Amino acid sequence: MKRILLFILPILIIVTAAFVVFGTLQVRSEEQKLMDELKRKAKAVAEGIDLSAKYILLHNDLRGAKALVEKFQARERLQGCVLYDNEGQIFAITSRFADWREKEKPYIRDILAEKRPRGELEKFKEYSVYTYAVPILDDEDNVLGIAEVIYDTSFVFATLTELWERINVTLIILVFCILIIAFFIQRQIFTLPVQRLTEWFTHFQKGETDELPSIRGKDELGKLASEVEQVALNLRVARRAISDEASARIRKEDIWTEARLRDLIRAKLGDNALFVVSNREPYMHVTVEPAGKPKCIRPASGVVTAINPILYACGGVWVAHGSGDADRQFTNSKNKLGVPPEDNRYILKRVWLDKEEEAGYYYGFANEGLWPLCHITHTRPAFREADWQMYKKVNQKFADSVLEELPKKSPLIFIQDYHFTLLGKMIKEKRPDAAIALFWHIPWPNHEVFSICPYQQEILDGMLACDIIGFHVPYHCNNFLETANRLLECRIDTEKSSIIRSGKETFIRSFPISIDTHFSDKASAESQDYINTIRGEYALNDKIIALGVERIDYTKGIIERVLAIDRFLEKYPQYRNKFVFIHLAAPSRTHIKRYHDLVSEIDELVERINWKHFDGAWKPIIYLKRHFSADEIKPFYALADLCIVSSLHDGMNLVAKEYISARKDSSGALVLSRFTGAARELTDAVQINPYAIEDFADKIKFAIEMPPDEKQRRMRNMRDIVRENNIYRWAASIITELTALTKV
Ligand code: ADQ
Repeated sequence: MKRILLFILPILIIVTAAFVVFGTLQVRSEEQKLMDELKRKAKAVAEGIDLSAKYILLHNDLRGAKALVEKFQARERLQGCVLYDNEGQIFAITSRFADWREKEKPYIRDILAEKRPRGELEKFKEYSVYTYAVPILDDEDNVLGIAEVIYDTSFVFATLTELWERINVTLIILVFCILIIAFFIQRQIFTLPVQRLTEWFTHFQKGETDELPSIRGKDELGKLASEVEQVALNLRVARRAISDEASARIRKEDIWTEARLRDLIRAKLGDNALFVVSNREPYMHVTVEPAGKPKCIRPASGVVTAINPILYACGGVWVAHGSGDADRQFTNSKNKLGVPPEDNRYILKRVWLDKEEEAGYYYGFANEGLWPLCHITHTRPAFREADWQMYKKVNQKFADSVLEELPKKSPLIFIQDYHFTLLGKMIKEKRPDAAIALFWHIPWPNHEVFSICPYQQEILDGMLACDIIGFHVPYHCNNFLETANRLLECRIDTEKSSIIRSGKETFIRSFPISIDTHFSDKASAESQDYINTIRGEYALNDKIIALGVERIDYTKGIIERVLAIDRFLEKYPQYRNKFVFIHLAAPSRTHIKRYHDLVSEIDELVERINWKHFDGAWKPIIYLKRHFSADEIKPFYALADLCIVSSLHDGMNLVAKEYISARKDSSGALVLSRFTGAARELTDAVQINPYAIEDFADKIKFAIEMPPDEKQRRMRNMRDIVRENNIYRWAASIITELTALTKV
């Protein structure tokens, strides 16, 4: 529309200006014509009564005078006639025009003096009149009086107004015609070809190369389209070659690397992109106060830590909630941007949610309902109908956003977590050909626990529309199979570990998630400076340093850990002044009361324990409550003699793996809750029950005092496991299974 306006605005301005000039000239000439005619008429009438007036004035014949002036009573535009004596006093006046007496008439005196007729435009009451006055002279040329005729001129203005109206209506019709013609022309020569070109690009984008409509025309756009077709052809041929090379390389390599995963995806998916959906976005633009400048951060989230390296390596599209307050500034008209911002490797598509949607779907149903339901931490789940309705609405919103992007042939979609239990079904309804995997990053409870959820049927049905559902550990797979068996009408194939419901088979698999093993690559100079500052500030040089890193969440066992540290220092006072626990804690979900209360509870507890053991210079807990970038966290892992992960329940826990990966010299010890998924793999960690505070305190001592050789042995074993079962292997297993099962 803006373009059409730009195109026709100059034309409209010129046409309007021409009409105004032309109209003004025409109106002026018409006015002149009408006034001339009026004047002529007035003069003729005034001169016509000259003789009668002379006779009347000579004989002072009042009756004759009255008869003369009343003759004009019935005439339409002629308002009246007046006879003046030689003093300029009214002698007789048409009765309907009697008010004329009141009017000041300076010109009468002039006519008596000059003895010449005179025409004047005069204002009278609220209208204007034209008067023509002739002096009446006797035979000796003496003035006997004046005869005056008065015409109403309002018809002149009425005629002119009517003329202006006609000109305006003509102008409006003309403008309207110009608009229609311009719109039509611009649609034909611009919009339609561009629309065809856009459609062509959309098909090309989605990989629907076989069905591309031909738009080879002879005009400029046609030439552009044919150039694009050439580029597309080259790209297709190159992709095919890369895909074949990739398959050859995968067969040779051993450890899963970024490059090998890239090869696998190219070999398996060919032209197709991988689509990932999660609630949390991998890059978030937030405003940093007080400067008010936007900054890009990586949120503290295990899902982001795990999935980001995969898309970084292989490209694709990641659809997530745009939750940063400055996010909109950095997206294009299709809500997309290339990420990482400094080195675009894949596309992030942001979905916008309003406050109500976020409150109901994210804070409400997902985090006050499903999260506590799946974690056995004795926090009561809250299921509210309004939250559930919002959860469904937001799942549909994400489904629509994903569907917009999908290529025509066999798209591969990888859904993350408990925020999207219904998404798989919603996508399959429109695209049954899509291969969909859902990965459940948190634990799956036993069927009795799950059966308290009022929406169990819809949730299970939504999930079972997917082709594969992945959990971290076999225990959660078994819980899920048992849940489906007990709560749904379905058939369980234990040999294939699948669930068949209404003819649809869904495979249930365990894929223990991990991290990018390059995680530990050198930290930035800034981070090193930061750690030196911490060292100096807290006099850490001769201290045994323990570390905790997590979002502030009641499932992470933060309270239990602080209590265990307190008990450890009570029980083993030899470690006072020698032991420091650094806690990097990112506030999370603070709009939920349980999380809000937890933050204050931890603040108070840390303060109390620090106060209890404080000796004037040393305090046992350094509590750094904020979000840290991955670069900032790395030097803390390198610094820590032991890392304590005390989750009360955790799907996997990536902090444990990050710590191991960062210990390049195989030093250090990991104290790990046995209620984490990671505890199944990392059997060389010092395992604890975070609820058993006494034992927990002893295990901290045990980890500190473990002989260096033993520490090295355990750490080496764990490093081998993490290196081998890295995030690329995890992604490769899921993609291989998915492509094999669904024959993408
Ligand atoms: P999370 O509950 O988010 O993940 P986790 O696996 O430990 O937990 O991952 C946390 C990530 O956030 C780590 O990469 C860590 O470095 C980062 N992080 C922690 N504290 C931070 C801070 N203060 N500042 C910045 N970053 C911080 C969920 C499940 C887990 C599962 C993962 C992956 O709850 O069980 O392991 O998904 O599947």
